[in-house]
Order: sequence, then structure tokens, then C-alpha cells
Amino acid sequence: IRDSTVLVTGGAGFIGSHLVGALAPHNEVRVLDNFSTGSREYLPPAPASASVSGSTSASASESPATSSETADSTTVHDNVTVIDGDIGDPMALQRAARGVDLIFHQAALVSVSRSVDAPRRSNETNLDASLLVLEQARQEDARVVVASSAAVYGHPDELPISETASTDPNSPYGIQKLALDQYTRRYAELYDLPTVSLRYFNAYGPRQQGPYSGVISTFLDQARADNPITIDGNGEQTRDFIHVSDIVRANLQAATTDAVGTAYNIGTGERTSIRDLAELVRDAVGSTAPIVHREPRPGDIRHSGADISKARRELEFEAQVSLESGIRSLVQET
Ligand code: UD2
Repeated sequence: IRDSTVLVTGGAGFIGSHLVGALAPHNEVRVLDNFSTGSREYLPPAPASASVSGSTSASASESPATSSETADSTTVHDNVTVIDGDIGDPMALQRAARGVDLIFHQAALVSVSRSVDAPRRSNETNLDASLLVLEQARQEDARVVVASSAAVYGHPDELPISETASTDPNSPYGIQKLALDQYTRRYAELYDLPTVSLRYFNAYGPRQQGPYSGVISTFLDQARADNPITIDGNGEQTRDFIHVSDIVRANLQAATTDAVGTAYNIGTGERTSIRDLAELVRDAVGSTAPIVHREPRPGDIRHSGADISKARRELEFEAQVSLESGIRSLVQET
């Protein structure tokens, strides 16, 4: 997409920041992030002569600078304005969304286990505040692309999992994403808003960090430190791992598609066992770390893999990065 004014909620986070990087060259981008897990370092760097705060841009951007700069918003790049605030704060959200054509809603509390420990707290962000984002999109008459999750399916009743499989989430996180996913769909119908919901399978790539970061970054850290690679259970469980650059491409497709008002599985269509993954990562690093087995994770989903035919057909999206090359580039670039 080009010459649009775009809001990315969670734009300083793992997936959001990659999306901002792809959008910034050709669009005016707003980032709304509370920096709870995101980082300014993930945002595109300011050109050498640009100011880092205040209202002056060093050079004329493609689209006119319409953002009203205040004390808590900063220009980090000619085309990127950062609002340090919470999606649950209506004032911050309103300011960030003013005049936008398009919203990518990536902000969330992504930890499934935290949602189990504190369901109301995660519901506040993942559902209540997300509903504010949808309402803001309605206000601005903006298209909205929402980050949903394979977590909506819970233990799947079919493989590969199609969008019509039963949805029976087994965590508060999954319940929240399912409710958001359904709101997103119904906003298209009830308010004639172009909305798209993307059900991400297991995302991985640079900047996925922290205690809830996912098995690939955990294994990579372990392999690099020559620490034991910790497989939960027998390692025969499988996942559909999708590289963040493919997730970004799916979002860009969703930004222009006519096939709105619906949810798409965003995966590769390939399943990999955790045991194979451990070996892949160890080999890519050239590590001699031992592989050890722990107790299986309680409530762990056994197998997960996307049926990608709907995304291929209607969204014209297909993942391009194989797990092997995704892991290789992760090892080389980070
Ligand atoms: C993913 C998503 C989650 C939700 C869920 C839906 C991530 C990070 N999380 O959870 O947000 O959408 O899917 O079903 O993408 N494992 C090990 N050793 C480790 C860490 C993990 O064996 O050190 C195993 C773990 O037991 C599981 C698999 O690896 O079988 C994947 O774990 P994960 O936490 O990366 O992601 P998942 O599928 O639980």
C-alpha cells in the first residue's frame, strides 16, 4: 500500500515493528504502543538530519505531515510518529487514529500463561481495549486488520485446521481472541466497515523476545549458549511455524483485499515436530547442546497446522519462507 495514513497498534512490538518497517517508506505511519514489551530500537531509525522530537521533519515526506505533535508523541523517522500510550486509553487512541485510513491492530498481551493467571487483566487489553480500537476504526471509517490467533481453535477437531473448524479455545487468551475475531467479522456486517481478521499460527523471527517468546527463540538461545535444549514431553507434538516477514505480507494483502468481513488462517500449511525443530535449530547454530525432555506442558495442544486454502484463494496469500531458511536467517541476522 502507498500514500495511506496508517495506525499500527503495538507497532513497537515483535510483529508490529516489522509491519511498521514495511509501511514506513510509502505511508504516513502512527505507532501506538505502551512499550510494555515493545522497544524504540525496533522502529525505523531517524534519518541523520531528522529531529527526534518536536514537529519538524527534516525533509518533506511523500504525504503531508498531518500529525499534531505533542509532548508524548515523537517523530522517529520522517514518516513514523510514535504515541507512547495504551490502546485502553481513549484519548491516546483517538489522537493516534485521527484521520487514518487503515488500522493494523497488533497490540495484545500475548502470554497464554499470563492469561490463565490473570484472566481479567488480559481481557482488558485483548478484548475491552481491542473493542475501543474497533470503535475508533468505526469513528474514522477506517479499514481494520486484526491480529487473531490459532488459539481460537483450542484442541482442533481436524487437521489441517480450516477456518470452519470448531472453535473451542482452552485458555482465556484464546477466548479473548475468539471474541475479538467475531467482533471483527460482525463490524463488517453491522457497520459496513472493511475488516479482516488474521489467525496467526506460530509466528517466529527477529525481535521475538522475552519469557513468552515461543519455542524457536527459546531453542535458539539455548543452542547458542550450548545449554540443554528443553523439549516438553516427547517432542512429537507439531506446529505450523510462520516467519514474521510472511505475517507482514499477509497483513499487507489484508489491507487491500475486497474479501473483507472474514477470518483467514495465516500459516505455511506445513507442520513440524518440536523434536525436528530442536535438531534444525541446533544444526543451524552448529551447536553441540544436548536435547533433553521435560514433563509435557499441561494443556498443550498436540498438533496444530493451518489449512491455507482460503487465504490462498481469497486473500491471494501464500507463505514464502521455509522453516529451514527462516531459521538460517534468524541465526545469521540476530
Ligand atoms: C502458540 C502461541 C500462542 C497461541 C497458541 C495457540 C507463540 C509464542 N504462542 O502457543 O500465542 O496462539 O499457539 O495454540 O507462538 N516447547 C518446548 N520447549 C520449550 C518451549 C516450548 O518443547 O522450551 C513446546 C511447547 O510445549 C509446545 C511447542 O513447543 O508444544 C510450542 O510452544 P510455544 O510456546 O512456542 O507456542 P504454543 O503453540 O504453545
